[in-house]
Amino acid sequence: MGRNLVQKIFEAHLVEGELTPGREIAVTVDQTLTQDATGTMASLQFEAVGIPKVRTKLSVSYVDHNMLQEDFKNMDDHLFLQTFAAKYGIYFSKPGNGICHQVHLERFAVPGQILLGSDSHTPTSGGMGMIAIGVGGLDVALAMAGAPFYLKMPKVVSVRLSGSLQPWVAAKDIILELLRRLTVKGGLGKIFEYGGEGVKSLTVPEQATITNMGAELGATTSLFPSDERTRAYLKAQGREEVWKPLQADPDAGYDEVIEIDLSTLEPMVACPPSPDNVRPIREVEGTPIGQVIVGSCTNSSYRDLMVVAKVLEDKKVHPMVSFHINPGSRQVYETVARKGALTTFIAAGARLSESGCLGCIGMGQAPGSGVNSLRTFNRNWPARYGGSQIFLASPEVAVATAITGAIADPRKLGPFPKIPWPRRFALDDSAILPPSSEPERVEIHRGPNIKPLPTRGSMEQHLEGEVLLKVGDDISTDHIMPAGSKILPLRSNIPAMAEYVFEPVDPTFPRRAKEKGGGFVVGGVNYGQGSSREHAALAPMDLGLKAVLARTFARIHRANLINFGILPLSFVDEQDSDRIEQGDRLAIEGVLEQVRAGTILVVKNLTKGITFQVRHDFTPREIEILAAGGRLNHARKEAEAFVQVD
Ligand code: MIC
Ligand code: SF4
Repeated sequence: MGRNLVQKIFEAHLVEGELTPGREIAVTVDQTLTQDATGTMASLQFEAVGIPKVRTKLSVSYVDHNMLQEDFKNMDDHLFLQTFAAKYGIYFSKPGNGICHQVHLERFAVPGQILLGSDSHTPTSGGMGMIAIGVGGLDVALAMAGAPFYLKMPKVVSVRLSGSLQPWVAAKDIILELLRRLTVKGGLGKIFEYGGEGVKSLTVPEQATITNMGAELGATTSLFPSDERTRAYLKAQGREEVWKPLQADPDAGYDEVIEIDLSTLEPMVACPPSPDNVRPIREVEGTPIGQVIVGSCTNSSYRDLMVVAKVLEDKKVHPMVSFHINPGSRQVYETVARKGALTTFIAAGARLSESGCLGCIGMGQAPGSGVNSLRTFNRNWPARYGGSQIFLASPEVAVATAITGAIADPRKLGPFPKIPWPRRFALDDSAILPPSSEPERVEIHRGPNIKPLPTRGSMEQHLEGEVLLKVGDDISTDHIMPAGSKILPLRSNIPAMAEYVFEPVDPTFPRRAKEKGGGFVVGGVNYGQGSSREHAALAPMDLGLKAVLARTFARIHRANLINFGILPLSFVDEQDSDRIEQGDRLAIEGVLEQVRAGTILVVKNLTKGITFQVRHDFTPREIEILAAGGRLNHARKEAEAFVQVD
């Protein structure tokens, strides 16, 4: 049997293991990316390994998440990242140059390579035939140091696209259709490999919209083949030389197959409170909307903004709508400017921002009380946006809504406009700074907001403490460690951040955790879905969290918990979860012996006088990481193995 694309790329990078779903493999990493919100910690972690230069083919440090210069902290952090990058062989993309995923796709992604990024939407570069995986900052730091990346080989799902999209139906609707079918848990442990005739009707940035939002399925990553369309995009980027054709063998095998006939799709909207609450537009048409935003790494490409501009050419934004446009990158900004789109946006009454994440991570652009907001983003759970009602849709639906003041079907706008595709995008990398040629002379700028890395000792033998919090299903990292303009500036100061752990759920959590000397959290299904932010493990670690008992865990958060020495454990009998109450005292004796002896551990509920069982699925390597008290402690040993003398 032939090989699928995932197998081909993994085989070319395999250093350990075999490509059987569920088995641990290790692969070499060609490229890494970090962004400012996760990058400061990743930098400190890389520094702790103690080598003079990154060992990847390419590492890029982006500033895109927090750009509000409210006080000294923000610029200090950026200068830290800039000087750090210069010193350690990393390219630095300046604030304002764009969202990491958009810029990476434009300037750095290479078909067939492996990219690891400390951001859950790293799979955006899968739109160009890369295996691009979102992980915690520590995993990226170690990859920068030359360590291979370990993962359980996911199942490979073939998504076969046939037909082509109707006018006004967008790439966003393809991924919303998958979310509708599969839910936010549907991609767990899977890679989505797209193929079929329908692929030919999509451009690379449209493919990137789809692979970007595969993160919301919980997938490890998603990717498209690399063909003549990829080559044309790379040519327009002035990078044709990195192109190579890549596709699955005709007789390749897959673990699952999903078919989508593109011609049957219609515009769709993901309604609150979750990206999988997807409805066809006819069911929500007319819902009043007071704010519309076109932006985020999902939908802020040249094509997306030009669709908006073409529609707005002879129209005005509705008087009751605040309509924001956040271009994905400086390149997008400049290219649409050359086509006259900025004049159109201004004349129509749109509000233009610099390129970056902005409202997507709660850095401004918050809707008013009781105001519905429709965005082209990828996430809409209420904890992320202070409880507001957020709807997610394509730029086509967004612009139709912005001029109507209510959710509107773009198909009623008339014939679909012709989008002029540039022969060349605006190519100017002056906001991407190469590493210094004299690294020894670069001094790292360390403002007072950069606090030392929190550390911990090795795993205790006896874990005992209270259930500090019991939560339901689908708790996201935005519930555990929120972002936004109050908290994001503290990303390099863990003790300060820890004061906000679980703030949207129970603001007393940090105080109680400290009073009780740490303890346990009990969760439901898909615990820790969403972002890659390791702060959702690191800050709870700082508060003494010992273990999370849940029904199931999201991939990146599970890895982050292990990386910081917190045990992710699942209930053997799900009903046992119902018998635990917040405040119960739990104990796990001889925890490491139990973990090493098998997959089942016995937990005592000292308050209720009962015992119950939990299960773990740790690999032998993960057990050693947990025993050491986390990946950094473990990496010091590991480092000795992979760090050779330069
Ligand atoms: C997000 O969209 O949630 C973020 C902010 O980009 C995060 C990263 C972070 O929290 O720094 C992500 O998706 O990984
Ligand atoms: Fe930025 Fe939003 Fe994309 Fe996260 S999802 S990288 S916050 S634009």
